Amino acid sequence: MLLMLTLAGILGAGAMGPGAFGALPSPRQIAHTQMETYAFLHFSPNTFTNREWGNGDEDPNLFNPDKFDPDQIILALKAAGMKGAILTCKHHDGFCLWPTKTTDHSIASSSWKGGKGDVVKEISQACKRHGLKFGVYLSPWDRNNAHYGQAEYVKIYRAQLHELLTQYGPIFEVWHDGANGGSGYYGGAKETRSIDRKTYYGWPETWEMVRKLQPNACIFSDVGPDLRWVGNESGYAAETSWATYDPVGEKDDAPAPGYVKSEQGEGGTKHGTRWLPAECDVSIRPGWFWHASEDDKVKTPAQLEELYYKSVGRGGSFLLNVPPNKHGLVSDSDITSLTQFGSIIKNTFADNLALGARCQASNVRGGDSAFAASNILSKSASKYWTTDDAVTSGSVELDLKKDKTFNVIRLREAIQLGQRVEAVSVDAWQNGDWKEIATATSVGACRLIRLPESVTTGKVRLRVTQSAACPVLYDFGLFLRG
Ligand code: FUL
Repeated sequence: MLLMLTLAGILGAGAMGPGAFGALPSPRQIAHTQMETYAFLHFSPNTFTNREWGNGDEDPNLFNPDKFDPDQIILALKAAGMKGAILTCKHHDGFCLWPTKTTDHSIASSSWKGGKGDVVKEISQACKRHGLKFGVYLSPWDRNNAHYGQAEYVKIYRAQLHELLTQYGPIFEVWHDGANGGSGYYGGAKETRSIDRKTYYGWPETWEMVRKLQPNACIFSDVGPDLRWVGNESGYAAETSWATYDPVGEKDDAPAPGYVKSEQGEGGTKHGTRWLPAECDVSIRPGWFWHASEDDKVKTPAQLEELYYKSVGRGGSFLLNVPPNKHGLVSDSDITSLTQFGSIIKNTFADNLALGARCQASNVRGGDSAFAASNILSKSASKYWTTDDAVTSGSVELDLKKDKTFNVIRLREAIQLGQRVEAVSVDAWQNGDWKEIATATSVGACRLIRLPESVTTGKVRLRVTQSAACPVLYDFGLFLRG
């Protein structure tokens, strides 16, 4: 290292960039993190039976949305700033929203569109038309299938996933929930079936197939391999939340989807061995499926905003469920909330008040302008401020040139080099002295800090007070939420 630095000095080249620290994200995980928010669409016979979990014996004709409009659904999500949609192609009741070859319990057996309908196709195409990515939810638990619990069913499950991954274009996420076994119709057996959550589904083989067919898709489950369940269905990560995570099984043994100490997902594992960022799922209504009785219980724009700060603002992603109603449309009350939420977020982050500031750092790596303090106002994670290896705390001062008023602070680490920063403070210059206005712990892909009240100042300072390795930051944004 020393030799290389010396050589670099002689040759006139700059200092070398810092080495990576700990577990690192894959390119597919980095691309996914940049999406920030996307939607779940829970839609199935439950929409028509007013249930949350169908038993598996529902008549396919129940599925009959009379005004189904995929563009209306996807545009409602787009108005909220969402970058993708994950459709429940099959929920626990086993009803497939596409004409699968694997079972008769599908849309092809309904009279909707004369048995020629394909909701997966229509939603995936609407996503494409409106610039959203498309993802699939395929429930492993199937309360309709006669073979559930036997090896045969696992083959059927994989065949269903194979159809979804090969017939509907690029898939950004494959979602496996952790609900596993219990009572059901099971082809008329009407009994309770339990499976060994650790072995039955043979997940490694299924995930290998996903990798082969859709190498860019992130796989979600309680244990990854790309995204972790945050451990609650309320849409928030812990105040200190690490993108790294070493999931543990319920009995402190090996974990599996549906078999994990899920409460640990909220905060992840500090400097854990796997990069597994939190996906924070929650419904815009109390239930996952649409119920007329919940039309007046839709989360308000302010509640959605709060969840955005507690998910995206804690380094995770925000997966918001928006259930279409029995007409096959997003209801008016949901559209109002989504649209207002979308404009609040858009307006808040439209104008970064830190841009154009004069920047000065306590240390710049090798004194090299490639790692200059001003890189903390960069738009790209490949251009960042960093320090010498031995320096694991330090500060960057921004001279804003004139007084600016803000109440939101945004920090971002260049996560391709790992999650390093453990604690920061932010100070504002006030009445001839520095005054601490905020502190935070984990930063990672994105840390948003909402101040209790607006601050007006001409100078701000970020202090990295604790870091596992030299800090590597590319964003110190200041915003005014009006
Ligand atoms: C859970 C399911 O049991 C719920 O019905 C819903 O789909 C939720 C997102 O995942 O595991």
